[in-house]
Order: sequence, then C-alpha cells, then structure tokens
Amino acid sequence: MHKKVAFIGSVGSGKTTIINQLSSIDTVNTDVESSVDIGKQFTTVGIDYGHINLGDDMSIGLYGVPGQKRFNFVWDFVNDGLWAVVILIKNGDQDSLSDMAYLMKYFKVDQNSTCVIGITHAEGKETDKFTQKVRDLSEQMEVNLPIYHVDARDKSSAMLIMNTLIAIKETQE
Ligand SMILES: Nc1nc2c(ncn2[C@@H]2O[C@H](COP(=O)(O)OP(=O)(O)OP(=O)(O)O)[C@@H](O)[C@H]2O)c(=O)[nH]1
Ligand SMILES: [Mg+2]
Repeated sequence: MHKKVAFIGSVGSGKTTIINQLSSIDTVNTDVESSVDIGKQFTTVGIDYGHINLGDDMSIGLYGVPGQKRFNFVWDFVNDGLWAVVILIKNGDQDSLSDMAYLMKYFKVDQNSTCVIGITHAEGKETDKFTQKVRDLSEQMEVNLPIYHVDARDKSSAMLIMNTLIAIKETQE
C-alpha cells in the first residue's frame, strides 16, 4: 500500500530539506532560482517527491508543495487521498504563523487528521513564546496537534516526525 504524506508550510520552512533527509531514494526536486526576493535563492515551484519503504507491502510517498501561494495550483495535485500531513513552521517567522491557519483549512486538517507540526530553524533558540503562539493557533482551529522542534537538515530529527505519524496511526486503528 502506498501512503501519501504532504509537507506544507511557508517559504523557507524546510519542506524540501526534510524530504531530502527522509527519502530512501534520490528525491525529485523542482527548485529553481526565485525570480522575486523571498529571502533565499532557490524555491520549489512544482512538487518535491521522496519515498520511504516500510517492508514489502507498504511505502510512504513524501510530497512537498511550494510555500509560495502563487504556485498554489500545485497544492491541489497533492491535496487528495492524504494519509498524513506535516506542517512546518519556521521558528520566529511571522509569515509562517499567518500562513498556518490558511494552510490547515486548505489541506482540511481537523481533529481527525493525522498531522504533526514541526517548528524548524529552532536549534538552540527554541522559544516557549513562539511555540505557545503555534499551540494557541492550533487550538483556535479546534485541533490539538503534536508540536516538535525539528532540524529539517538532520535525519534523526526528521525521523521523529515520521515516527510520530506512524504512532498516531497505530492509536487510530
Ligand atoms: N538552521 C536550519 N536551517 C534549515 C532548517 N530547515 C531548512 N533549513 C535551511 O533553510 C533553507 C530553506 O529550506 P527549504 O527546504 O528550501 O525550504 P522550503 O520549505 O522547501 O521552501 P520553498 O520551497 O521555497 O517553499 C535551506 O537553506 C535549508 O538548509 C532547520 O531546521 N534549521
Ligand atoms: Mg521547497
């Protein structure tokens, strides 16, 4: 069985990076040099794709979407038959916070979804205040989601997100 996980979040929150870390195959990335100033050189304009094999009969497809809203027509290709959703939020980033509710609605995240929030770019500077803001927003949306600090560049840190999704699924079954 092929299960589909979407990685959503603002520009620069680490979606492409985390998929590169998690995937057991070479990932398909659609990063290009950005034509507008988004504070970094490369950005995703299509879908990132990676893959994790979990035994003979199960695999997880990792789908990353562009953070830039002007490419949101791409989101609809991913937003169907999702097994789980990972929301990445860049630590201290106001845009990440303001995009969160919009993205949660778009990807239909509710209390019955299998979803984890990862706060990235936080190593050594985790702030309770920012984490609390993320928690408050999720509660305002009436969903109580697990929130982790994750370094998207680090495989074992990234695996914590995947293991949590698998554990949540096991409790739901
Ligand atoms: N320090 C730190 N840097 C990170 C982390 N996650 C990603 N980065 C860096 O942040 C930059 C942007 O990461 P990307 O993975 O391209 O972000 P994205 O979410 O795919 O961005 P878009 O495709 O533009 O929406 C890269 O230089 C990453 O190496 C993290 O947890 N900590
Ligand atoms: Mg990207």
